[in-house]
Amino acid sequence: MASDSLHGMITCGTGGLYTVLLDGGKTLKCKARGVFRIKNITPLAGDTVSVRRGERDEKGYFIEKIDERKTVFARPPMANVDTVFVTVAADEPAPNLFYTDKLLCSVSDAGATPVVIITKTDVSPEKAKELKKIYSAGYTVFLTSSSSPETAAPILEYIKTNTHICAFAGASGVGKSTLINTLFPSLTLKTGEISEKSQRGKHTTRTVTLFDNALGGFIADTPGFTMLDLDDFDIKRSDRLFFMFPEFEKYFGKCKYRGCTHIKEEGCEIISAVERKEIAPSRHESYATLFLKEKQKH
Ligand SMILES: Nc1nc2c(ncn2[C@@H]2O[C@H](COP(=O)(O)OP(=O)(O)OP(=O)(O)O)[C@@H](O)[C@H]2O)c(=O)[nH]1
Ligand SMILES: [Mg+2]
Ligand SMILES: [Zn+2]
Repeated sequence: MASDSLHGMITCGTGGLYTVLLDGGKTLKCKARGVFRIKNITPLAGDTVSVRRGERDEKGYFIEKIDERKTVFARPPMANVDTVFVTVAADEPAPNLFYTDKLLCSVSDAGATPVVIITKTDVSPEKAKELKKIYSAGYTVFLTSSSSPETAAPILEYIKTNTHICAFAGASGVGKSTLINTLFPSLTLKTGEISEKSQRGKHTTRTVTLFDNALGGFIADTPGFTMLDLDDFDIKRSDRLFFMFPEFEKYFGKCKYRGCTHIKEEGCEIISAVERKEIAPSRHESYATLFLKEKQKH
């Protein structure tokens, strides 16, 4: 007689062995059924799955079904991450706005919500303020500094009320690990460092591990997320790119010419909005750079 099917979430997967946290709280090590390989589907950390004990001479448990994914990131490979905190330092390292904008675009491209965190406000309150101005037009923005731990409280509250699986992305040295340790003291040393060290220099697929954040959700430890695979980022259509800049949306359809690409056309409402200081010039520049890069490819 076939055993009952169990349900849970993959918290980690390496070498074809997956750790599944069952809905009841227990964890199981599972293999994936061969059918996934045939269909070229790889179970991912964050996937919710049905699991069943092997039959007859099969040892252990097997993942039999993967539920429909809400979001998918290719690299680092993970599913159902709903929120990515795109972290940028006010200074040290100096913010790279193009890189930040591209990261924000790729998060929305994956179907997740990008949220901006500006760290190291103590290093340069002025630059922090400038960044806040640029990004609050289109995103939820938090400011924080490790020298004032209370600045992490609103982020914690946001995580508690708005996220199930969240991840942190941003350039190296902006303070992601520092912030994660402040937010989730119980995770100290578990995130970032360990996996980063063990994977340094290797070109293997990066392993994503989900940790219980003690707030009813999970945080994805994504060693590779400092860099997201930006080259993979492929904007198939220019109007999709437009909607990856949320503060552009209210000007949609208002340009003089239909089919306006918002690069340098006469009567372009986006360009006017930049001139009126409603959209930051850096955001429009990032849009134009990404747009032209995509155009070159096709
Ligand atoms: N002054 C100041 N320094 C900070 C702040 N947050 C982090 N730092 C320092 O910045 C350095 C880098 O911080 P990390 O938390 O390791 O940065 P990270 O983003 O995890 O870096 P990677 O792991 O390389 O991606 C450390 O020396 C921290 O002590 C802050 O708010 N203010
Ligand atoms: Mg780190
Ligand atoms: Zn336009």
